[in-house]
Amino acid sequence: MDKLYRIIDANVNRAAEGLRVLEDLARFGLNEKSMSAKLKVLRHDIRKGLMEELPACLEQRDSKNDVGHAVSKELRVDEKGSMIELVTANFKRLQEALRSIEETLKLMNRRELSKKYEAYRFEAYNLEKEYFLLNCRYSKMKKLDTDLYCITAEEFSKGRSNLEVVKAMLNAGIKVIQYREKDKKQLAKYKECVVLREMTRAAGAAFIINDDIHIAMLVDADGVHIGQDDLPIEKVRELVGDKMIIGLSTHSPEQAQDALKRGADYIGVGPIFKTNTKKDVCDPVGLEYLEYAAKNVPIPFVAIGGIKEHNMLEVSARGAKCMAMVTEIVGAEDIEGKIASIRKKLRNKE
Ligand code: TZP
Ligand code: MG
Repeated sequence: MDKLYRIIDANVNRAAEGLRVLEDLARFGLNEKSMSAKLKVLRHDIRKGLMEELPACLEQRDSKNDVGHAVSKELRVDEKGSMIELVTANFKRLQEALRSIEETLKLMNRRELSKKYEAYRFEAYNLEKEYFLLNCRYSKMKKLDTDLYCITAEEFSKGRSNLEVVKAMLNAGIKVIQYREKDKKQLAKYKECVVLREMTRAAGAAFIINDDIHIAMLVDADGVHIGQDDLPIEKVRELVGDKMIIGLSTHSPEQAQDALKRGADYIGVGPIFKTNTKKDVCDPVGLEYLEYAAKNVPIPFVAIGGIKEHNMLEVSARGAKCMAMVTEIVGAEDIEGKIASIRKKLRNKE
């Protein structure tokens, strides 16, 4: 029996410590109030459930002679390279500790209590999934946190290739690139995207592909961008999974609300002004819809359509934090200079 208390003691500590790490990451890393509260409650419950046993547990504690400590000091298997690895490791730690408590309680003939710890273990599985989704959302939001969203359009690029144009955009420090080519053949698009994926990854920029979901999946793009007449967003999500960004073009408050409900990671808001760049484009939605988006859309949105250096301050004044200018940038003689000039004006608001 004494040895069993020692197992319980070690595993209550293990579970609570794992939970504390997760709670801190949720609280300080992700800013997630509700998740950190749930983890905190579980940590308290796990200790509380064994409160009566804790004095006996403490009596049996003998950390100095724990053979496991020496093993742990020598091994390097527990080194973590990323936040997600750290999160996964601590959920595993928690679940394993709960299973160990559960089995030990069975040996102690504490069936009822063992069931309670089994339920905590299942709660831990659910929380792990929830945490994973929050983490995905957080890293997607971080990728979209930028001022200029650049889009390719080779026919307007003054004879330069998409690769040359994107190179200049990345040199200028652009953090989101969308590949948009309506008239090229699949093979040509795929080949370009393979190279652009490498270039964007090396520059630490997000790479989003317009329309071609299968190419986005094949080249491991960060996201896809679809329109109102493309496949339903839920079906696209089924294909691409939770980690991939899905952007959706919207043209009205109703479409924005619909996009929110259906799980878009960001929306395009436009066309703000008249544009000749997009062939099947609707009439300009004007600045009113943009103002609506600024006040009512809690996910990132990108203002687009007819935006130029000369009218962009009007767009930012109406609440757009991020804008896409297609021809204004790809058609500039000096793309890097153009981006620098736009950014300077956006920063100084003049
Ligand atoms: N979607 C709405 S408007 C537009 C797209 C792709 C084209 C915007 O191009 P430009 O040259 O910035 O007007
Ligand atoms: Mg489309």
